[in-house]
Amino acid sequence: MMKLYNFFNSSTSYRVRIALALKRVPYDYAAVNLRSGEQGRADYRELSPAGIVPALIDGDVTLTQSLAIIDYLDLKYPEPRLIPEKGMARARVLEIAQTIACEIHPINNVRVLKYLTGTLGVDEAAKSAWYRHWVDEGLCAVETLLAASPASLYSIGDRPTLADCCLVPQVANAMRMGCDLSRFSRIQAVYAHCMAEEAFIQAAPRNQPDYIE
Ligand SMILES: N[C@@H](CCC(=O)N[C@@H](CS)C(=O)NCC(=O)O)C(=O)O
Repeated sequence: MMKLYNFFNSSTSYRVRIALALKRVPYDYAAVNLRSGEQGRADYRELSPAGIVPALIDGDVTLTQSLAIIDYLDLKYPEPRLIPEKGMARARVLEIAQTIACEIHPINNVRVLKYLTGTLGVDEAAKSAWYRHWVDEGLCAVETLLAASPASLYSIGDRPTLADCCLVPQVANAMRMGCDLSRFSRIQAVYAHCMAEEAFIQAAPRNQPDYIE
């Protein structure tokens, strides 16, 4: 059985949990508590040199980076396909996924927010303003990209893809942090559609064994 090192509230972990649920692949859930700093422990860094979740163990394969993990799963369990094999659909899915994974997430990561408050002495209000600013900028770009594509149930097309695996956790985090999403009607529609589906519900933070209020 595969083992997924992850944390209920981590959006990158949530991406992989959605992919595993859509593909109906069973796995062992190994919780890494980001609040108590378990990601920095020496034994965990042997699995994940960067000290981040998620990390997937599949036999003698250890893999970090959520997008690389989902690509690995897509090749091993091709149904349902989450990264279209070719054409513009593939390019568009990667475009949305990378806008979230490369432009929004890294600057709002736990270690970045800790550096702001700890090392740079930024207060909680300024930290939240930073968070909301970058989410707003990033989701504004995503909304524009979605609006430029034909109307669809999911981010790109009428089947879930890697783009949705990235979008849903980012929106969930944004809602948790009190971001104003009212301008993002396409994003909200895709989020609502996904959250009516069993795989997305199963992967949600509140349904994980390490969930804490
Ligand atoms: N690019 C990585 C980012 C992984 C990542 O940064 N995960 C966060 C949780 S969402 C983490 O482990 N942060 C720990 C920290 O910043 O100390 C991926 O997509 O897997």
